Amino acid sequence: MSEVEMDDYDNVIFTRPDIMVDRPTHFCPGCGHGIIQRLVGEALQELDLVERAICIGSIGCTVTAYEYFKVDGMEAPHGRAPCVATAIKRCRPDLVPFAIQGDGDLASIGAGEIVHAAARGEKITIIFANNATYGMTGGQLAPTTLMGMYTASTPGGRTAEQSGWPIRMSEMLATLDGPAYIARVAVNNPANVRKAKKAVELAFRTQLAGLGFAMVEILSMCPINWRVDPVKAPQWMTDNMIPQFPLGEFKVLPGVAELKKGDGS
Ligand SMILES: Cc1ncc(C[n+]2csc(CCOP(=O)(O)OP(=O)(O)O)c2C)c(N)n1
Ligand code: SF4
Repeated sequence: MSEVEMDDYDNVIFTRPDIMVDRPTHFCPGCGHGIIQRLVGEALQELDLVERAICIGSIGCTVTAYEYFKVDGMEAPHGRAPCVATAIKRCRPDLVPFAIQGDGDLASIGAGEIVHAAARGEKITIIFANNATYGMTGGQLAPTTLMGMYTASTPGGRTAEQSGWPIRMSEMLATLDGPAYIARVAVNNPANVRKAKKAVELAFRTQLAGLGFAMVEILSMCPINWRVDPVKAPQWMTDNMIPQFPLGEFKVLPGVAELKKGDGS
């Protein structure tokens, strides 16, 4: 791979938002989490939420999210982020709590919490990073692990007999009356990253407009545990994850559809 020439900086397509701390991330090469955090940072910055946002830490590789954003934060491990976000929002409706939760955190240990927060229509914003595995702890089976997929706890590949089938959280939560906005996006190529950014912004704008629960599921690369070359991981996602987890919007209340008209999409 050639080194970046100075002239290439004329073509810079994004820079680190000021709201993000200037530090190297702890993520593995090719991980999607860094992209997701930047998109969240850009949304917070563009919506001028520096003083009002509260970052709720979860478990997994996003656990230290609060160390990357210059906003107040609180830790709520083991799937409890939606409950803590609920409490903050109900006590201080002027604040903007949000959480970035992995699939282990949100769809496994915190499955009950996310379902009930969504059913109650809590006015909070959840960013759900789905990489189909427990990344931080060494790549065990998650509720989102693909059929046949090798993991540390399914050495022969996932089977229905042993582990059941993958759960499509967005589709499931969209059947509830509480959510205002639910979408699934991906960070596997620049076009999808741009769509992901719009979805993340809309999720925050849904909260700002007081319309109800908003969740954006973001399909994210975990090359280290997929055992896929980081450069090939986006294509692996295209070929394997997106067929199981189709991209799109699953719940858009009319008020949110009105908001969308204002974002140029
Ligand atoms: C009750 C409990 N069991 C297990 C763990 C260990 N643990 C920490 S992070 C994690 C997996 C997180 O995976 P995921 O939410 O998918 O996030 P990722 O690391 O993939 O971003 C687990 C099992 C824990 N913290 N608490
Ligand atoms: S283990 Fe996976 S999710 Fe965690 S930082 Fe590495 S690539 Fe990202």
